[in-house]
Amino acid sequence: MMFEEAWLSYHTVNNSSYRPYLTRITYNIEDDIIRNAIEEATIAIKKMYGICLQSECCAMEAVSEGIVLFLNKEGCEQLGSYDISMAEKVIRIEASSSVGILYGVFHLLRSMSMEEDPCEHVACSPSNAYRMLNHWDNLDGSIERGYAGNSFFFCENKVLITERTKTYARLLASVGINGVVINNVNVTKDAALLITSKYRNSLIHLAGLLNSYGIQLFLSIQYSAPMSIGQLETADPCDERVIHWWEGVCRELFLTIPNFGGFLVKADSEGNVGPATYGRTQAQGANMLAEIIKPYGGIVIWRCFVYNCQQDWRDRKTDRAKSSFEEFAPLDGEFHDNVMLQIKNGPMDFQVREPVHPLFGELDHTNTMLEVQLAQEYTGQQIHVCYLIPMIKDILEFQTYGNSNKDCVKDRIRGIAAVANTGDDPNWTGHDLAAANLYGYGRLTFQLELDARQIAEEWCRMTFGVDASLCSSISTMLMNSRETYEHYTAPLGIGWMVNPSNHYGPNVDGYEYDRWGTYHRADCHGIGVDRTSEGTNFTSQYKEPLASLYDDIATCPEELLLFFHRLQYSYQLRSGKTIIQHIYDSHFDGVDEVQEMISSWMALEGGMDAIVYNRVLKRLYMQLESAREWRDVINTYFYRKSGIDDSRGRIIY
Ligand code: GCW
Repeated sequence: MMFEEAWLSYHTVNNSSYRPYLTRITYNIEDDIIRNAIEEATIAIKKMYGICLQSECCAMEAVSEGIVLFLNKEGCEQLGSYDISMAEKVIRIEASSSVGILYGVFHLLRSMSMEEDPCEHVACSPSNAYRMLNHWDNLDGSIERGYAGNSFFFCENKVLITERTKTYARLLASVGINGVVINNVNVTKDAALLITSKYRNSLIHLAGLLNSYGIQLFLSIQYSAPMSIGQLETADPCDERVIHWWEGVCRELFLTIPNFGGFLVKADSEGNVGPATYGRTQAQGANMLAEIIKPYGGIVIWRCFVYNCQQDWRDRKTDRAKSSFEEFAPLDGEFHDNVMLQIKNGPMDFQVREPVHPLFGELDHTNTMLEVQLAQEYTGQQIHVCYLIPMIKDILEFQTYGNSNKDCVKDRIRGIAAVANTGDDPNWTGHDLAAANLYGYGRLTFQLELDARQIAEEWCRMTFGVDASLCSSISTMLMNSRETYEHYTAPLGIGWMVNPSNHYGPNVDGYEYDRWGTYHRADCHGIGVDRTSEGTNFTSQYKEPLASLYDDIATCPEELLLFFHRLQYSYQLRSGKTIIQHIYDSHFDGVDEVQEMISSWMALEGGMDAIVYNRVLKRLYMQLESAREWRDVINTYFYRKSGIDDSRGRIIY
């Protein structure tokens, strides 16, 4: 076992409570998705119980035993709800869509694999309509911010469809993910041609495979495509020739690719052309496409990651954190109903700690989606352990105090997209423990009420088998991992301090005198960016009482203190420690915690496949080395800046 099937490896099950039901599978309607559901059940049950189940299509009235898949054509729920009920000799999975049946089967298999006792009745409905993955894969096979090898979608400008594509679709469906964007939001070179006939046959093929697991295919597009591939001299969304060009492209795409979902667009951002290039608003830009694809049922997912990446570090007035709100808040209500605004979780860029993006509380008349990043660009690049599900859960539960009575982020969005952490590494995610993020993301997005620790334990059991103490140790490692990472990296919400461009490892001033708008502004007195009403006034983008809460040092959550406030090193935190002492202590603690993590892992030797054990151990040592580097660079930097000694006299260089 090398984890090629990740959490779908399935282990021998000792508990026999499901055995009496494992006589046969019957179903009332057959289609691609149901066939896959049956195949899934057959393979898994063989692996877990050694039983070869026969399946047959028959009238439901005649069935008195076994697993029954009942597709109720009368129902209208199409997002994947299902119902599982147990009668004397029957486990019945009922849904009004084929994908609901597939999800119901995965639910049952999960329960078997976790050796749970059957429960009489379960009803489950997805919390979100759009549960997506965004791949930043390039056509040459590289992956932007990819930490698990190369792309399994593309190689040398070709689309790949292999056994791995099928396993990928199975993994996604097993946790309820129902949409994927396969190419990078930065659409360059041949990727611009994905919407042309050049790639049509491959995409028809790929979409067919994904659809048979209830997954819809989307593409990232280049907003300047009318120029780069259409030979027009403009991409202005109000130009008739541009509109006409997109009409032709979209007609072909939607009429040939089965169940094609639509587009993801990064416009006017980091060098990409967009409507602003032509003096048009983001709404004009998005609506032009939305209108064209509406008749086909398509959607436009429009990213809000728009900011000036040519900032002057000397300019203390401009604040990157404010830019996407300033761009999109005035346009609330102007977007067509098949446009979704995709908003990153925080106002900056996927740091280990950021406040929740203020747009979530602001847009009352616009469809929105949350964007999170499973690829650990700023959280250890899948060399460090960093379980992100508790953070994603906190974001979803965050009270925005928006205008409607639905206040939490989770109530205000239509869906979630995650930047994928996968690649062609044998275990999918480079670090074996990073697979918990992919698994957990899907599970949480489908069922927001799930608890992060429960998800971690479930993933462990599915992946490593039912050894309770092993699962408990690994879950504890996962649950503490984000705080540990935070302890030895940039303190109190300030962010960055990474090496420019690859974003791995410490470099306190790496971005300090650069154009990206990501500054900490440390000097000999203190550190932090004043984003209060006295400073850049970013705090005013939040609804009350949040605006005041963040504005006031006394009420600002301490873990975000340096995001919102500029403070002296001698400022005293609630713990009684000064900021400088907090920096020293947390950095020493962080490294100790990694050491403890290594001890916990070493206690698990022999309890799992040796290849996996060693692969993780190797990465833990890499994490330790990097954590030490972080500790020493950060502590030394602030010691030299402040001239203040560590109260405990530890070694600082
Ligand atoms: O975090 C930054 C990354 C870029 C990325 C960009 C984005 C795809 O460093 O690599 O580009 O965000 O989200 O568009």
